[in-house]
Amino acid sequence: MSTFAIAPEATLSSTLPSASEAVASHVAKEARAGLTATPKTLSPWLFYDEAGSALFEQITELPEYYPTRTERSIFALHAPQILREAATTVHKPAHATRNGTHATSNGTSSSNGAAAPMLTLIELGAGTATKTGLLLAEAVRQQGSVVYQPVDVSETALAAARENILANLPGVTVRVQVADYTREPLPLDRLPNTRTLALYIGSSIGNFTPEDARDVLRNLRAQLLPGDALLLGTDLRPSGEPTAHKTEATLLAAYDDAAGTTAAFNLNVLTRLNRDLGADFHTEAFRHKVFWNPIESRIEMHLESLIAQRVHIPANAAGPALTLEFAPGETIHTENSYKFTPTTVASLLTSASFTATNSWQDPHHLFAVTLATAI
Ligand code: AVJ
Repeated sequence: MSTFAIAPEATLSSTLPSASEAVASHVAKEARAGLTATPKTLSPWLFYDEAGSALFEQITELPEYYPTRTERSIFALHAPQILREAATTVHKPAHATRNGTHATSNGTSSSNGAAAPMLTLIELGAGTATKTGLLLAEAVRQQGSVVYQPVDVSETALAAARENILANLPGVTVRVQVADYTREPLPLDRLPNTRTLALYIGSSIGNFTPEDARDVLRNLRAQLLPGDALLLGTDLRPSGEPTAHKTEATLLAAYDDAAGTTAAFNLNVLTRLNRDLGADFHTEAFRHKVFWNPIESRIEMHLESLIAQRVHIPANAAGPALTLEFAPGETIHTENSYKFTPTTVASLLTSASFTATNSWQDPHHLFAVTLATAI
C-alpha cells in the first residue's frame, strides 16, 4: 500500500467551469423557466440528481413497475433474432410484395451470401447500461467482439457502465461519450464494413412530446447511414379490450406504487431545488399526483400544492430572486410518460426517416421493442 495519496481533485483544472457548475446553471435556468410558466412545469431530467437516480433504480425493481423487467424479458428471449436482423435486414422499397406472415415486418433477411456487417452499438441515455448486457453478450456471441458507445449526460453513470461491462463482458470495447443526446450531435466511430445499431430503450422516448420525440430521432438519424438500425423500446397504451391484461389501473399503479417510491422520486425534485438553488419548498406541503390522459396517451405526474403558499428562490446566474405563489390544488407538472401503439411507434419512426422492420412484445402486451432501419 502506498504511504500517501493524491486527492483526485488535485488534478482538476480550477480555471474552467466544472461539469457540475454547468449543470447547476442549467438547473437554475430550467427551474426559472418552468416555475414562472402557466401552468407551472419542471422538466423530468431534473429528477436525476444522485438521490433521484437511486430512487429511479428502486422504481425499476418495484412489483408495480413492469416496464424494466418486461423489456429485459423481451431481450432475454429475442436478443439472438434482434441482433441477427439488425445486422442483415435489407430495406425493401415500400412496393415490394410481402406475404403477410408478420404484420409488422417489412424487411427481409439478406440471403445474398455476403458476410453480414459487424454491428457497432451506440446507446442513447445509457445510464449504467444494466439492461444492455443481454444485447452486448449476444453481439459478442454472434460476431466475436463488439464496440459499444454509451452516450449519457451523467459521467458517473457512464463510469459505472464501463466498469460493469469490463468486469463482466469480455469482447466488448467501451467508448463512453458524455453528451446530451437531445441537443448535441452524436459523433460515431465508424469502421469499414460496420453497421451501427442505435439503442434507445427503456421507453425513455416516452418523456418527449410527439414533436420532440421526432426531433430526438431526427438528430440520431442525421448521424446514421441508410441501412443502419435503431432498436426502440416503448411502453404500450392499454388496448381497451375487456379481456386485456393491461388496463389503466396497471399504468396508474406503476406510477403510484404502494411503497411510495415514485412519490418520493417526484417530491425529490423539490429537495433538489432547495439544495441546488437555495429554494424553500416545504415538501410536506405538496403531494404526488398521477393520472392517465387518454387524449394525449400519456401518464402525467404532478406535484400538487396542498395549501396556499409562497416559495422563494434567491437570485442566481439565471436571473433575480423569485417569489412563487401557489393556490391550493395548483400543480407543478413534472413528467409526461407517453404510451404507444404499434401504429404510433411506426409513424413516429417514419417521421424521422426510419422504417419499422419487426417488433416484439411480451405475452401480456405491456411493452414493445421495435427494430427499424434508417432509410
Ligand atoms: C425513465 C422516462 C422511462 O416514464 O416510466 C418512472 C420514468 N417516472 N416512474 C417512465 C419514471 C416515474 C420512466 N422513464
